[in-house]
Amino acid sequence: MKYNFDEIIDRRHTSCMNTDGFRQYIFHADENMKFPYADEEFIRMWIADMEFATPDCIIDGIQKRLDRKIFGYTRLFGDAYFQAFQAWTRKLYGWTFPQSDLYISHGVIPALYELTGYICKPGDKVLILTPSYAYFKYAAEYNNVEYVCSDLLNRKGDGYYEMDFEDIRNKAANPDVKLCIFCSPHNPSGRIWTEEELRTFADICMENGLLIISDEIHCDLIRSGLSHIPLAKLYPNSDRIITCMAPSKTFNTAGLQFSNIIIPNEDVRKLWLARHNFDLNPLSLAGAQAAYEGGYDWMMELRLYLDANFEFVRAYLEKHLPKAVFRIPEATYLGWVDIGAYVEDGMNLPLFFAENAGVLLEGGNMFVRNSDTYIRLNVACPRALLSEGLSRICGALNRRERKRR
Ligand code: LCS
Repeated sequence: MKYNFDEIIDRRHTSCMNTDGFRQYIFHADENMKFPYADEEFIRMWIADMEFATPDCIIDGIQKRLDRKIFGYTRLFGDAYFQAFQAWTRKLYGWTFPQSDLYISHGVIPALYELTGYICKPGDKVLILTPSYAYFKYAAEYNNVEYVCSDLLNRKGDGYYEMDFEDIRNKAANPDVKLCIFCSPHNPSGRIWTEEELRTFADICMENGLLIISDEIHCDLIRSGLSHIPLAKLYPNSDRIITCMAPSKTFNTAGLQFSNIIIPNEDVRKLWLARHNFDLNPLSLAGAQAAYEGGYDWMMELRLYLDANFEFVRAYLEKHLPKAVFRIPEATYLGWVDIGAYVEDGMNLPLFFAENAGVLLEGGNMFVRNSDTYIRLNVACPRALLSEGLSRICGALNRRERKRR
């Protein structure tokens, strides 16, 4: 391998959420919350960023911008960034869109908050598919609109999630439901929706007049050999789909706060143009452009490392936690594991693993609903850390199992 994904990098004391922000985010607590493990002893498999160094092409791109010495007000001018991102979507997805549809946001979350407010009026409702990344729900709550959940189906109990189209049809038929915030590929199940699934889902939304925000932030990091289809690519003549993509998950630059929002809808765009804050961080812009121009080889190698990490997880769980249900996700670096054979419904799983295993992970009701007894493992870390994390997780559950007997 050309790139070193085995390097262990110290992130503490950089105001990094992953190392320094877990008490607040996972446990809604402050520094007074104590654990049997010191902070530096935890294996961290929670928030969706990676333990890998950002590729040199991005660091060099930012360095070049640093060399220009002035960091004054910045917005997107010219077409260099558009050309770089467009070349990326063309190469990876065979998908292009007009330059006038592309806007930059300081993250997908801020865009979800903003767009939900532009699309929904008081009394309207937002449809989400559960389990869900919790910020879809928060985007509705932030705008004082209700959210309606459609549970994904895990028909065979084998971790392969599918949409419940009958339920989606019923919920979309409610005239108050104006928007669906859709996750594709899906966090946390890791599904890449097939073309048929995408069409069935979007047809239902369109027949019922819903707008769709298709959050495709995870689309670049998929298992080797699989492919992602941007939802909007299937509906080139529709303006009902807003697409979110970003370099942040792909290249581990979440802190640079830079994401692409593609808005073909005239009404929504009018509100965006009137109210959005267009200022950008110049270093983030330089980094994002460098990523799309020079990051392809690094990403392809990262995919191989993640493929191997997931195979490691599969084999490890099969051997040491045989009653857990896990299938290698089609996309994302997040494994979704049902440990229902070892724990009770409603148990605070992040707390259990922090206290009994020294592992930080997300799980249970952190994913809105339809997620009791599930833990989500972020495997975007050097294999040595992954191995230690799995060993601790399995150890804690097996000790618990022995006590229960
Ligand atoms: N959308 C999805 C589906 C995500 O999974 C995340 C990050 C974001 C948006 C955040 O976008 P940003 O504002 O950074 O551009 N997911 C995380 C997660 O599952 N845990 O920690 C972050």
